[in-house]
Parts: sequence; C-alpha cells; structure tokens
Amino acid sequence: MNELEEIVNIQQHPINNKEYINKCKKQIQENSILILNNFLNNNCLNELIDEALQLEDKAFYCSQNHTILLNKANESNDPNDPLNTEVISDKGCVPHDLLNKDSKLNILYKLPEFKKFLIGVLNLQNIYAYSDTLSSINYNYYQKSQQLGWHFDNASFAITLMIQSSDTGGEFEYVSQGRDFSKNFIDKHYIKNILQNKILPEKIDVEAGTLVLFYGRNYLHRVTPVESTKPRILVTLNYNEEEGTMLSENARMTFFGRVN
Ligand SMILES: O=C(O)CCC(=O)C(=O)O
Ligand SMILES: [Fe+2]
Repeated sequence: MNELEEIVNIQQHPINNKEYINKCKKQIQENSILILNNFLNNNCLNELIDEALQLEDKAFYCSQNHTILLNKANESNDPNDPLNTEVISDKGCVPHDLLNKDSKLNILYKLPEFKKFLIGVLNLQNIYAYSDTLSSINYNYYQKSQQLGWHFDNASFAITLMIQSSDTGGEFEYVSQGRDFSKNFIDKHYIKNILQNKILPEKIDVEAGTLVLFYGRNYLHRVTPVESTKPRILVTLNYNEEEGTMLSENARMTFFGRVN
C-alpha cells in the first residue's frame, strides 16, 4: 500500500484520476459545496480518532462575539444592520505543532496527489502551507452547547475532515448566496432573513471520515450548537494561494492562545 491508499478510500474516491477530479470540480461549481462521504479509509479514520482523543485535553477553548464578517459590532452603528449583528462562536482548537509528527494528517496535507486534487477541483494555480507553525492543520472540538455562529470566512475556500460527529446538534448549515466577494457585493436583505430564521438554510449531517470543500468567503455558514455530551471533532486543512503566508498574531492569540 502506498501513502495515498493508506489514507484515502481510493476505490470510492480515486483522487489521482483526471476524470474524477473533473467530476468533483463540476459538482462544487454546481452546488457550491463538495461532500465526499467515506473519504478516509477505515484504518486511517480510527487512527485519527485516537489521535484526536489523545490530544483533546490540550485544546485551547475560546469564545467570541463577532459579526458575520468576523468583526466586532460597532456600537455607534445601526444594531438592526445584519452586518452589525453579533453572533457567538465557541470551540476548542489543537494547533498544528501539537500533532504527532507522523500523523496521517501531516502526510495527507503534503501529499502531491491530494494537493493536485485540491488545485484541480478548486481551480487554483497552486496552494501553500501556512508559514507559521500553528495554522496549517487544526483539530477543532465542539463540546456540548458549543457552536460556530453565522459567518463568511476570510479565506476563499475551506477544507474540512470530519473525525467524530456529535449525536445531536453540531450540524453544518449554509446558504449558497448572499455575497460576491470579488464584486464587493453583499445582499443584506437576504442575510437578515437568514439571521432571523425567515429563510431556512441548507443543512448537512456529516459523518466521520467525510471530506467537505466549500467556498466559505461567499457563502454564509454556521455550526449549530452541539447538544450531545459526545463532542463534534473536525479537522481543518488550511492552505493559502500565496507562499509565505502567516495567520495574523491576533488570530493566533484568539484561536490558539499563543503566537508560536
Ligand atoms: O466546522 C465546520 O464544519 C466549519 C468550520 C468553519 O466554518 C470555519 O472554521 O470557519
Ligand atoms: Fe467558516
């Protein structure tokens, strides 16, 4: 078995095959999200569950109020403006430097076949790791009552791997409209309806071992509060389109509790 087969369920997801890459690309362009169930092979998933549970007590927990554009609300601005409405996000995070050196996540993250797949599906020139030691690969833990409030990401695309889903709650919800970052367009009326639950979002129930790719900068999304004592554990695989990018010190302090 080569490294790719040790990690990816290659029978179901032949990510090194050009036709499969094109099929996935078409899917994300049509649906704004790509959900690949059973992406990890079973042995790999079990190894990552063990690693996630072994690292859980090292997670740094943060809770923040923020607007959907990830800013602080401005008290002098209209509190009814959906861009000035605060939501809550709270979760735990284990940064990259605490992962086992030989973690399958480190291997997958750097694997040329996987990078080629991502570049092809997301239609990018190239992708690069963060140049700080914390931000490239993160385990995220959502304990009972923890959630991620409605937001648009700063990064144009997001890549997540579900390690353990919660029994109840902790669902990923999204809408595939509301913003066009490249045109500096934001549909406040539509977003307000989502925040006030007048329009119901799409909802996906993601099982362990699933890879999800989505354009988080244009599509409003959230994770609903976890209701079970079993936490939701998910990995974010974070890449940049430019080489040498660091996450800001401010963001590292917020999410990891340290800058290096
Ligand atoms: O946990 C998820 O499924 C989504 C994570 C997310 O939206 C984020 O980290 O910005
Ligand atoms: Fe997000």
